[in-house]
Amino acid sequence: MKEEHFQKQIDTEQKIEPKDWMPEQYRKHLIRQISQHAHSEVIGMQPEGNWITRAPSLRAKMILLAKVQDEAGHGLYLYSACETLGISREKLVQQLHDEKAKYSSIFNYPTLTWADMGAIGWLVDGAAIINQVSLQRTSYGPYSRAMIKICKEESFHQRQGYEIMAEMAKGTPEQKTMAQDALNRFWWPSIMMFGPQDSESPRTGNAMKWKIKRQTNDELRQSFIDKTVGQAEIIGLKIPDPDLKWNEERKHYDFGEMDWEEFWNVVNGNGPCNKQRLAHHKKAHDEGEWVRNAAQEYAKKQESATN
Ligand code: BYC
Repeated sequence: MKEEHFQKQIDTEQKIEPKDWMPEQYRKHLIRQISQHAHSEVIGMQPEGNWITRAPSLRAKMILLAKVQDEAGHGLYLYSACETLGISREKLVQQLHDEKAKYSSIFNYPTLTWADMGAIGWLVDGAAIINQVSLQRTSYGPYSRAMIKICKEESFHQRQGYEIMAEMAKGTPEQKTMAQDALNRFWWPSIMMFGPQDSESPRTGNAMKWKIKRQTNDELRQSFIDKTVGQAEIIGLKIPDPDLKWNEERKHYDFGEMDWEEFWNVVNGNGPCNKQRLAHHKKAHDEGEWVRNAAQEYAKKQESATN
């Protein structure tokens, strides 16, 4: 009866809220996805944080600082949404440190030049938006509401990245080469953000049934590629895929095969920066312990003062 009522709520587009009954598998699936999403936002601060002190102007530095700070905020909304499912923030962070919880493969690639800040904003945030706009309609209320706020900020991030790329592409030949090189390195990892092909994605079946995901990995990837090709053309850069071609029958771009061995290598912890990213997170977490303790003491004092 409970299960039937739950599925009816889903089928009739009613949001599931924290106090509603839900199957244990639905709760677990959400904790996995939302926590991995939160970890991605926070780990994602590292590749860009790397360039804050080397931004080429005060304007660029201010924008990048604000963007990286926004990512911390996104992590916060998502950890909070995840906590409504009955798991603590400490446990979630522990799962990340124990490598039981994943984060997006894209953040395991190094950021070698300033143009990489452009490529990340344009492509990585661009891919994230496609995924997150779809997740605004996810069935779990707190996750869906977090997505609405996050998407507003991500659009600004995507624009700032595209602006960097556009400026560099019309700059000196060296700057244009740098922009093209960043696109060459970030293109394939960006389209890998959408996950394995649908036929290889074990989680998609339940995710679609429960409307946690509203579109499949392949649908979202196709939508991202279709939107991005024209943007590259406008700024005179070339997407590094010789098989990329408009298909008039499908009304979509056809594209080349991804290197799935590279994808699974990075997902399973063996990408160029996996070890470094995790070690940095652990160090920052340890060094921040006194801040968390102080904040908790302060909160306790405030609470006893108001009681
Ligand atoms: N990287 O059955 P599948 C951002 C894992 S950050 C790593 O298709 P699912 C930003 C997958 O977790 C944006 N792992 O799974 C921040 C699963 O393993 P587990 C991050 C991946 O969940 C700073 C296994 O492979 N966005 O915006 O149906 C600066 C099988 O996959 C990846 C989100 O997290 C990957 N790329 O679909 C700039 C969005 N792909 O968990 C930007 C929310 C797959 O069974 N998440 N795996 O051990 C999702 O939409 C879905 O979880 C995914 C995967 C599409 C990522």
